[in-house]
Amino acid sequence: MSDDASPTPDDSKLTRTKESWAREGRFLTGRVVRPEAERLPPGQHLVRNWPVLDLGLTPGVPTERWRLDVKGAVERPQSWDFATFRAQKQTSETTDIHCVTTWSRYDNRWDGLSTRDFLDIVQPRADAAFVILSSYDGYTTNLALEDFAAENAIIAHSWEGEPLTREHGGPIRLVVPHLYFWKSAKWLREIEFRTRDQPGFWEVRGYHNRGDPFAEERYSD
Ligand SMILES: Nc1nc2c(c(=O)[nH]1)N[C@H]1C(S)=C(S)[C@@H](COP(=O)(O)O)O[C@H]1N2
Ligand SMILES: [Mo]
Repeated sequence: MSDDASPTPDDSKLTRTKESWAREGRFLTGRVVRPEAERLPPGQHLVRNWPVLDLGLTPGVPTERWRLDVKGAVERPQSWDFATFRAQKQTSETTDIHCVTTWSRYDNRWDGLSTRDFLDIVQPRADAAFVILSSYDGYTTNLALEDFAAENAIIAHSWEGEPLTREHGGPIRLVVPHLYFWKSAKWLREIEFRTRDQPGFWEVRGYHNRGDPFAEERYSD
């Protein structure tokens, strides 16, 4: 038997699996496999309805007027109208919502452009490390680039097969399922890539800069 026939440690199934975890950032960000009993983060309770939370302004942005500007530390800045956004590659994701006000809602189906496909288009520069989202109601929120790039994060136009309603952030909102829902900007207007972080609306008002619900990162101290 030749030496080639015996598998080396480097191509064992476990090694390959762990390599794919590293590529996906599993156990760090994005989709994390948890037993059903651990699906609900600490301090959360399940709801079946879908509560509305925002600053009380509910901007009405007709699709004909909607724009998404992408600027900052990217090779290919964009200014998309709605038709251009809708013409991008489509992805479906079914994810859980965890709001810092303690409600969680399971199995929400979103359709839109995955943040990974979006990143392939705009090509962040090597020094880009943060993403700042700005919305039509003046809201802002910040994300580390690797959180924005989570496997199941999506720039969504639909929920459960229907266009997002105005109250839930239509025409377009972000959904970053592995963080508290305040990171998921409704009525998305602009995505800015930055080399330095810039805390957003809630992050400068006592809320945690990252907001991992499983680590109960609710408040900044
Ligand atoms: N533009 C904008 N996005 C926002 C907010 C907001 O006030 N303005 N509120 C955040 C908060 S605190 C939460 S919990 C979720 C609520 O989304 P929902 O109303 O669709 O449940 O939106 C987030 N995104
Ligand atoms: Mo929230």
